[in-house]
Amino acid sequence: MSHAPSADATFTNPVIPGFHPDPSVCRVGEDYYLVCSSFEYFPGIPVFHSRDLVHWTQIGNALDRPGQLRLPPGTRSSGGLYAPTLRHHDGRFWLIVTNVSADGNVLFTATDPAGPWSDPIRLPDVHGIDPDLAWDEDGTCWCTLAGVTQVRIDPHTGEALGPPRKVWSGTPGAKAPEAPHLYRIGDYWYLLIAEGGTERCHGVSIARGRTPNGPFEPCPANPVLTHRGTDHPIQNTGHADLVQGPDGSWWMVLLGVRPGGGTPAWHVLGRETFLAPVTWVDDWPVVGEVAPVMAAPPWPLLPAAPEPVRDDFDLSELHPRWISPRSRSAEHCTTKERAGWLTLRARGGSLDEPDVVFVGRRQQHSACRVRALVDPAEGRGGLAVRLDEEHHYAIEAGAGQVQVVARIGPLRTVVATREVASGPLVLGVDTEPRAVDDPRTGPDTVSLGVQEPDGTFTALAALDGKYLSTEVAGGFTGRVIGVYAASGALHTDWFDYRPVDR
Ligand code: 6LW
Repeated sequence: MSHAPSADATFTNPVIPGFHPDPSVCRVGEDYYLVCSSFEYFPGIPVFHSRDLVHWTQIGNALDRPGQLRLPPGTRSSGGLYAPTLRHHDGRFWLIVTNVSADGNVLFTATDPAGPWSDPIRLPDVHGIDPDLAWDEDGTCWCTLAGVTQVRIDPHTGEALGPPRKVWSGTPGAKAPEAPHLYRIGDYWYLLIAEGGTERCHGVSIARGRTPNGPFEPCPANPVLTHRGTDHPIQNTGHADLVQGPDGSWWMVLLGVRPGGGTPAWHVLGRETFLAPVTWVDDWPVVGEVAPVMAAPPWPLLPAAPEPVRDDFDLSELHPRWISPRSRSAEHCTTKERAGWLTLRARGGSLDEPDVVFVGRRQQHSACRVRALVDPAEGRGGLAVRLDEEHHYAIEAGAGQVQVVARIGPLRTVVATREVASGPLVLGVDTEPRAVDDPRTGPDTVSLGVQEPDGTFTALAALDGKYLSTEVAGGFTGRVIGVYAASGALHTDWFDYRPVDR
């Protein structure tokens, strides 16, 4: 479907909302591709396409076969896949990423970023997270990692062709120099990094040198981007990548968070992908403001087709937005058993266990309305808002009852119970940001309930969303909302996710 260019004067940040951190972007002709970290979820590494840098459509997940992505049963939440780099070189796409739970650094190639991606090429002698790939004019491939260290590699075999060398330590005193990306721009090689940690002190710094392996001279204006110590609505800005717009102007994709509530403020959607303009002064980048509403770039914006509210599971393959912790096999998750329904078969574990059978999508809007028509006739299961095994709220159906269950840290409580008629029923979750009237006010309210036969929604519990925030749960991910089977089978006919305009 084609869409007329819009003459919008503004665009909205984040450009990819919800748990989409550590963006890495590359341009090939008129097309842009972007990937993000995915941690313990399978399939891994969401891949997005855009023509205007503003509107992005998910075209797949790079690691969508179990042979490409090993997430062993012991994989902890916020383990798995960290910080990919996506590049195009020599007619191919190259993706390098760290699997902190199994294989370390692994590399994949594809001719089409929508897939299929190759089997993994392991880099057993390349240690560290946040690997970057850059090719010198003579074809030498440099892999630069958090720290900041660098090693020459053969990207075809994964072999390290020399010892790792420290090339920069970032700003003296700043913690966690990481997320390096190395580029040849004009007369210099630029080494872009994040530093300060991925929390409120996060920032972006840069150094430059005449060769890809340094020596590197830090930018006198470092950090070139940070929101630390400000009351800006977008916080934790860092982990960036540079790209040129269709007109040759420069842009930065980066991660940031949108905390809400009182103090210390809690973010619930994970780290999201933002876009900011970059200009150059004295051969150093100057990053423009990263704001919720941004001046539109000078090229036509091409809005993507609106996302459908409903997924009715009528196709044999799930849309790439659907993700599951650790694994998803046809034995436990299929649309082929009952036509037009998604069937989940429990492996034995509840939402509190790492082997839960859960299929969800990222919560991408602070206010949203989720409904799912489920049939619990063959077991127990329901609709859940998941941060990890120890932080989730659920409305669970089975044996003629629904229960709202809250798991916060080591505590698990049944908050509400209601008898229901047997047969399929609609479960619902509403999230609603809160007005702050107390320093302790949480970021939002998460209501869980059932839809009555007349279509009205009855919330059985309204819970403080702060307990499903990164500041409480810890880790690197964000909320994922989906259906799960706790025992036996749960069938889901459709799943609606609707952003609520506020
Ligand atoms: C990632 C590091 C970071 O490896 O957080 O924000 C880590 N930056 O670069 C996990 O996403």
